[in-house]
Amino acid sequence: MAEWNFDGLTGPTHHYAGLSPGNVASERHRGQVASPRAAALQGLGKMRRLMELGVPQAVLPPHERPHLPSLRALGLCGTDAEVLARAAQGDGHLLRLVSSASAMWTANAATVAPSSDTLDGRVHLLPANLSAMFHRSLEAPLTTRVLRRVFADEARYCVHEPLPPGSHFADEGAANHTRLVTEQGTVHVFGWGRRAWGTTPGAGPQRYPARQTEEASLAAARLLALPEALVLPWQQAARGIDAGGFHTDVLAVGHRRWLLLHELAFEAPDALLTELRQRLGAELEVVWAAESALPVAEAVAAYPFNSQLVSGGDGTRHLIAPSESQQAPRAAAYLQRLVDEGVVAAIHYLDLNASMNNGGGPACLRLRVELSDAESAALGADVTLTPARLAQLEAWVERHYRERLSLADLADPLLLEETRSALDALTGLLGLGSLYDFQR
Ligand code: SUG
Repeated sequence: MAEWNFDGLTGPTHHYAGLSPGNVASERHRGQVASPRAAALQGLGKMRRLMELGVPQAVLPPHERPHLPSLRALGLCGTDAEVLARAAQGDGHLLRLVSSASAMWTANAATVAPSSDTLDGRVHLLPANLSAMFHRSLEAPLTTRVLRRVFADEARYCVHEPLPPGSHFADEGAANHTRLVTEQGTVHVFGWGRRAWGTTPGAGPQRYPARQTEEASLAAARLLALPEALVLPWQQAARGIDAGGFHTDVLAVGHRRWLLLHELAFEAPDALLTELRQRLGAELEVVWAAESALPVAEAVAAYPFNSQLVSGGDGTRHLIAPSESQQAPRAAAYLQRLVDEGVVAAIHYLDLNASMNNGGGPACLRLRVELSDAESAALGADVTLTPARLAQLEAWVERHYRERLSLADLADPLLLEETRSALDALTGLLGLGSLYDFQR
């Protein structure tokens, strides 16, 4: 089995609109002028680095934005140009919501269970409904369509319908899911921030929204066909969410038998670790960050836990970390421990500031899918990356993406045209067929 990374390709309308309350970077960079081209190239640069390390890499396409069908569904009518102009009226917020390139953060695309763990021996994928944030909830239908093209072979894969929309079953996908494995056992930790009904223990976060419900996590575990014995739902720390840790992967990351964990990632972390050690044995290796050594504000600002902990082709482990975490002294000191303690051979600091400024680090940009050789050979479309395909994608970005994009530019009908022609070319390049609403 190999752990594949399916990275989201940043879309041509990448911008900073401050759409996510509780995501500190998103709020802080509201209104900043974006460079969609630089953002997309940064993401492709990360994919290149992973490939150089021998990590299997694939890509998922951006979504159609601005999404005119959503505007029409809200009663805005007329020609495309008229609909756009109407959405831009007033404070223009509606247009910003339907123009977000947020599908790039594929850690929120779905939750995945590998065939080695599921009751029917298939890989299960549950697209996330992302009900907590309107702009993200628009992603679920296309994500489902894309995943069904890529994971098309029903004998090997099962791509579910997203959970029903609405706040009760708000699901944020793999960003709240951590799979750990040792010789002794396998655990799927499902992080959640609030209860849909009944009382959330400790009352939950007070300042920022908890996005995922416990009920959604339990439904996800059932649909993914995981035996109950492998499932461990656990509450995210309310203090962590209130400090900007809106997803588990902002304050923790796990890979195989290694777990990087901040004190404020989960409630009752001591009890969590006791439970994990019982199920996984002494092989489990936890690199713990106490709040006193690495204050949560620094962890949220620099995102050391939102790194990718990966095993390279030669079996050595590597950490792909955002360069912000190299600049922050206590985050950098924490990460250095991984090298000193032999957890990783090297740390690769990458500049992903375009994504980081929206609260998305390296780990947000990828969906992990554990696949056997036979399963990866059965993938549909041409989304797996080779050096040649990566070069084609870079040339595609250079050709179609703007250098600069301000919020006012979102109302430009030319941007809509450019985006459609870019995406039309991309579906050809990635062998995805007619995918987008404008192509159907
Ligand atoms: O959902 N940001 C995304 C960032 C997602 C990060 N993902 C993980 N932690 N896995 C979000 O908050 C901001 C868009 C804006 O403000 O323009 C945004 O949607």
